[in-house]
Amino acid sequence: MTTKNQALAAWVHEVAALTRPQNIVWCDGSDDEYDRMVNLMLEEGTLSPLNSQTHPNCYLHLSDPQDVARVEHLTFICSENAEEAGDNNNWLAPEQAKEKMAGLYDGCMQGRTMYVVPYCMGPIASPYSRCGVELTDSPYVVINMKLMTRMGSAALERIERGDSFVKGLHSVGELDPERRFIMHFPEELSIMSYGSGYGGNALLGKKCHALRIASWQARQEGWLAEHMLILGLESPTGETHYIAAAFPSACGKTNLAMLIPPEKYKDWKIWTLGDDIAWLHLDDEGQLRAINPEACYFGVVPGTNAKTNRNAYDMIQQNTIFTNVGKTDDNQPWWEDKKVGEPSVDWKGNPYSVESGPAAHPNSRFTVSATENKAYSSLAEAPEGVPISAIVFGGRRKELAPLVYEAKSWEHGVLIGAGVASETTAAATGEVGVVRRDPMAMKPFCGYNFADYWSHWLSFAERTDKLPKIFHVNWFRQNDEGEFLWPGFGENLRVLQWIIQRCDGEVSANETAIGYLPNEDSIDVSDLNIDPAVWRSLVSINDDQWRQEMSEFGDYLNSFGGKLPKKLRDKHQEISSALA
Ligand code: SAT
Ligand code: MN
Repeated sequence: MTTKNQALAAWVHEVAALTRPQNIVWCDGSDDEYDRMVNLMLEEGTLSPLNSQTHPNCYLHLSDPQDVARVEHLTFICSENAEEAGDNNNWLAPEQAKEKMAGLYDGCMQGRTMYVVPYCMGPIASPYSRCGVELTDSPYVVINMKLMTRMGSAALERIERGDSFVKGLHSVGELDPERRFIMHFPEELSIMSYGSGYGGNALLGKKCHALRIASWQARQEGWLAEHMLILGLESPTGETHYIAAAFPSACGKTNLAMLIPPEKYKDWKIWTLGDDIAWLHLDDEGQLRAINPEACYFGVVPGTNAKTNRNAYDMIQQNTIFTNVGKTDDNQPWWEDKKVGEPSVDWKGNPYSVESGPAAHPNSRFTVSATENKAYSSLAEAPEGVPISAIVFGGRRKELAPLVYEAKSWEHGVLIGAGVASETTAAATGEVGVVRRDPMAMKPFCGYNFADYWSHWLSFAERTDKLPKIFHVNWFRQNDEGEFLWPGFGENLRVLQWIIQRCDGEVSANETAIGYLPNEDSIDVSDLNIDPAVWRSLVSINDDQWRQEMSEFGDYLNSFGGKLPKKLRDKHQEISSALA
């Protein structure tokens, strides 16, 4: 196979001349090809089979122990001008970045195969979808991209019909953390990644393309590329509302997107459209619509069990690639909080012992086709996407943020999104559990200056009067003993129901300086065994803490200087005054 597309053929040729692979394979995306790649990896020993009785067609990949998460300090936006990238990104001049990368790529694929992976982010037939081609020397990347994207011939045909495409070049190199970079060239729609084989560093369709490059494209073309799950909430009357929700990595997007309603709400249903990324467009009627550019879940494994996420637990019993989990002695995958079985081998392939740390790495992942999910929405494949009723922001905050509150306007909602802060998780290298600002949960993923990004968000109010309502939630409040105050998981449905009732104007709320909070009795928690004082604290605000928060948030906003949109500054001022 090769291509009629001159630009693509020339680029493949040019990359091959630089990296000098032994051979070049064009991927067609077929199931046969997937099986062949799996067999090749089994022979090489980079994949191992799991118990085929209990876990048919499941495999385990162990990455290099130094290569287990995204590396934000080695990730760069290489726009022509540094201001475009903003302080929220690392920046390198494009020429300098290319020179550095050319040095690393020089001959790096000698003795290896270079795979040409054409892919489409989003349904093949959707006008909102965008294509890319990843050149990689990693078979692991190929099999993951097969599940993660619409990969192969259909995507290539779209490109050959004239679609522009994102060029992604990836080599695992020597997996040396000292020789590892993830570079983005938004003006050229291209990505260069070297030295990592893991997750968002290497599966270039995901964070690199569908968020960093896409957010840049979206700004130019008038849409939004966001770090959001998409779910459909079907009420007992059969009506479905769609919600898009942004949380930082490893804060429960997958669990929320697959929520199973508690017994009391068994007539309700959640449909999953996506668990990580949403592309949002205004349609001709001014309705905001969402598609999920991905076709799989690349979810955090530890903590997944029949209670916390039944649908996810069931869907990873077959046809799943596990990365960095442990194993039982009968070769079943094992991870912390799985609740069944005992580990005998850890994620480094060593005999398991309590002293040597967890059996599964905290950022271990499953890769599984979205269609394996019993609650997969049929509309997830709809070219026109789904209409969004509510946008939800959230983070992991021990204190401060109430269980849920609603913005008073779109501008206010943008300010709330800009104010998202969260305790860090294992999804990225670095210290875990420290609060950091993570606007719209896009800190690691926004391909340009946050100040311009917020202006772009604000501009939507000038284009339509049908925008969704914006909310903020926090499932993670704790008491002084470190116990969670809210049960979370399935019980979060109660909060989603309130959100939908607010969208439909069915329930009144308590107006505070920071937004509308639920009245104590508008979310039924009578059967949850929550102390009434605790419940009151979850649906109220502590003025002192909020004054402190608004002051710190104000300093953060000021760091964007003259670029900060005036509307945000004014909104921030208005709320601070109301709290004073
Ligand atoms: O490693 S990924 O970026 O793909 C996963 C995540 O951090 O959300
Ligand atoms: Mn994510």
